[in-house]
Amino acid sequence: KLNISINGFPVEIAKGKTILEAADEQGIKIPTLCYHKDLCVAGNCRVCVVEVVGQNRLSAACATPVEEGMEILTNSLKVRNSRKHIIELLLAEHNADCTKCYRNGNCELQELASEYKIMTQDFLELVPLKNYTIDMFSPSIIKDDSKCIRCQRCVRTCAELQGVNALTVAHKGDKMKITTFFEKAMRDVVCTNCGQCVNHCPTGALVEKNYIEEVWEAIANPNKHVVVQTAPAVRVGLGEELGLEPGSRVTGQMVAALKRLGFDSVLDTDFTADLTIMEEGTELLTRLKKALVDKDESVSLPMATSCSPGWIKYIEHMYPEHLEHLSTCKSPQQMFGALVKTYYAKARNLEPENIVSVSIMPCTAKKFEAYRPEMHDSGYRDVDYVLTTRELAILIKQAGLDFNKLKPVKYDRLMGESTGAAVIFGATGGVMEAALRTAYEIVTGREVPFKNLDITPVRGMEGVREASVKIENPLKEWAFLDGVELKCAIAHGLVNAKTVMDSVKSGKADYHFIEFMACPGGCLGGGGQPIPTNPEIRKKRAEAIYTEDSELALRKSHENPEVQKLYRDFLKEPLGEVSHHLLHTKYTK
Ligand code: HC1
Repeated sequence: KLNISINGFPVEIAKGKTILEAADEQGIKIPTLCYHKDLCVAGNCRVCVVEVVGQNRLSAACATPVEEGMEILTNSLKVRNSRKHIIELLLAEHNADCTKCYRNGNCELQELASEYKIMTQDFLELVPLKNYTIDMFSPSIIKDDSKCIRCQRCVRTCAELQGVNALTVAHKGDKMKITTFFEKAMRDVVCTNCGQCVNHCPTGALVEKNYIEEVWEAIANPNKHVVVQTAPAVRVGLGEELGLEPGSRVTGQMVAALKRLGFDSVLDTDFTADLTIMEEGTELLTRLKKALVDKDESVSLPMATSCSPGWIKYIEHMYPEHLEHLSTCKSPQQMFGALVKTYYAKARNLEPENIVSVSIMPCTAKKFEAYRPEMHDSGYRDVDYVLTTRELAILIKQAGLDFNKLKPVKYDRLMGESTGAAVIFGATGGVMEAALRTAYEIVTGREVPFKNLDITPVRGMEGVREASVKIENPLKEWAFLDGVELKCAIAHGLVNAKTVMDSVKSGKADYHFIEFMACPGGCLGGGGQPIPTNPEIRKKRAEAIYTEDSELALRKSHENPEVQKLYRDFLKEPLGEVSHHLLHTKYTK
């Protein structure tokens, strides 16, 4: 322990902490902008400056380790004036048209300007003098340079968390800007649309492309039947946008809110998550049979999950020669979209062209996914509009709903039933766990050998995790799997996907099945989730997901009665002809 004083009060602090962490422990907030708990320290915005008695310069609290005997002043006149000047300088270079900004009300710069009561303009207004661009070409993300404060959180996010490096710093001094390769549009570079930059941006420089008005218009149109699906992770994130604590589970209230907003049918992406397990599990077993029994060398193993559209874009860009490892399954969002305008339309006696299919996702890449040319197998665009968790909160606020007063309601029928296996899709390792629960039982006729069906080795927040399950005494049809150790890997955050893909590429990976999720923590940490998202918040959302699973009566995808009905009435069998047409696709180079 080190003995120091903060603002004149003696305190003991563990060695290795920064001044920022030490102050935080003591309940003293030091403002930050370039700092984010997910990222390495940059120390470039200087908003967190503090005074260390005896030194004739100010220090950045985020980048200065505490030393024995330090006397730290976080709120001296010198500190306050300096911070105020920094904020004023940032504002002079910032398009401060806050009332017209998408981040109005949740902007870190705006909050600081308010806290420090910046009411005068002492510095020259620089914004109108510069020629700023707004890149609106991507279906997922808008980049508005006039709002950028050059903190570089987005650049570090794209490099450190995602290993993508789509964003970079160009030029120096007052010409310095955050840009892309040759200043191309985000749409035309290696951007995966994951939206982690959006989630980590302190201002409105990077925001999701929102489709709020389009959805209101559809709801208001009496000739349209508007169906909404909600992704697994939205139910453990939405509450935060509406004032609840991280980790609040709001499934039933969310359904109630969606009904009050005027959607004609409120259904669940979890239904098609269960369906994905049926299709993907069957695909994995088919590939194993071809490889082990038929000795077919053209079969690609390991098989990789294909539900995260950021991951799909990443492998398309970075490992195009390995696309055959991807499962042919579309994501649950897209399976849902294809079924809404076919199976659901028929069952409800609706014309598919009169259906508007909306999805609520924790993800910005899902907007891009819905727009892909591969996603029109119903004969129409399968999913018309994708809103993030944040956009749904905006709809709820605009409608004036008091979320806390809503009584929980159940999803509508036909495509609204789901199991715990589907809920855990929202957490890293969840797709793997769901697949193992079903595949093991199909092969052996017995439940997976883990207490309470909790396959704990695949859970957690390690960037890359490995697990294996030994198959013993399988049913006759699967005798070739007797004694096989099914080897699995899980990677979340694209920087970790790179580690695993490099081992696949070098031939060192002897896995059978790999789950890849583009975002840290899986979808619960998606680019469309509430801001802030950080390690503690992701942990709370993950706990909420696993609690939701543990409390459900059905926890294995193959037990979902509506999925069983779908096969009986429409699809007939996994990987059958109809499934092949509607639920599967092939991504090409
Ligand atoms: Fe996900 Fe998925 S889990 S990709 O993270 O497979 O976005 O929540 O909806 O499609 O189900 C996201 C979440 C989501 C799909 C499912």
